[in-house]
Amino acid sequence: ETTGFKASQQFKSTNYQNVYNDIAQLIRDNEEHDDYIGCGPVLLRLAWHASGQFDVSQNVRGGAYNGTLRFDKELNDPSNAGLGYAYNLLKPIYKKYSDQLSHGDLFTLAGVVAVQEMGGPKIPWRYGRVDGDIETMPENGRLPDANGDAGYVRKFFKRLDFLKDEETVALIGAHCVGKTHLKNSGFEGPWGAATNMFTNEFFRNLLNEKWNLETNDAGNKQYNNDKGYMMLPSDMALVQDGSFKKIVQKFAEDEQAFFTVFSSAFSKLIENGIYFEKSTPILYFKTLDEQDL
Ligand code: DDH
Repeated sequence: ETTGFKASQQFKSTNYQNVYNDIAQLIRDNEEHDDYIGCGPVLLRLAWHASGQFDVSQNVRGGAYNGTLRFDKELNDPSNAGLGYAYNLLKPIYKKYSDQLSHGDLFTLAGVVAVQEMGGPKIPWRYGRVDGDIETMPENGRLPDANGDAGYVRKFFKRLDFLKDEETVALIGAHCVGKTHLKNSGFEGPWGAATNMFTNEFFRNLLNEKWNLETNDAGNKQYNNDKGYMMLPSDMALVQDGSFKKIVQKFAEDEQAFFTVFSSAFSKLIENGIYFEKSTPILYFKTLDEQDL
């Protein structure tokens, strides 16, 4: 595969484990964010939205390569409401490493850090994204609509070059962490109990909770249960489609299977549209705990 943007070797001497550790420390230092959910979930969402505008049919635009989420116009896309907070958190880290780090690498690495520090799988990561100017920013409005049904979700992930339902279901399993906020998205509530631990709870809740379709205070329809958890219509789509549902059942029973598919799919997501030379190392990072930090 030699299409897309060529990864740069410019910052190959950067010690990315040090950058990882600084982001991980940021998560530790901001544990009170969002009523003690912490900032892991919002950093993961930042990495996803920095990558999730990709369109495989226009391989040159919309992935994480150009780091365009740093521009106000992209941060002000209604789909990105709430991510200014996450970008501001990362700014001091960018400053510290600015002559050794691109924004695209920082944003995607922050997602890897968030998943790993919240107890999720190891995610392989490569450097080489290069800041693009404002011309490289995709138009607003390319992120997914939470009111979509199974057909919509499948088609959306096809645009991101995910052709296997298993990858789509695993990626949406990131909704195990964090919550929706009425002021950001017009939806409200967490998907489960362990909002800052990366687990397969999302899939277990989809199958095992009793969900009621209700209209929330913003006038949007969402599924609620009696424990205060919620599901978006696009989440519920994963049990309304036979093929998706089988995969939800597998991931609900086998967390390791979820972790394995999530790791490879997330790694692909953050590398969409980028061409890496064979010599670019694939990096795996240690968590702070693993380093006794
Ligand atoms: Fe998501 N997501 N997401 N999501 N997402 C929201 C929050 C979070 C959709 C809609 C919403 C992924 C896929 C989809 C995370 C990660 C990922 C919110 C609430 C909405 C709405 C935002 C707010 O109010 O603050 C839709 C639609 C889809 C879809 O694909 C159909 C994927 C693939 C990921 C990923 O990381 C791989 C995370 C984490 C959050 C929680 C953020 C927080 O502040 O907490």
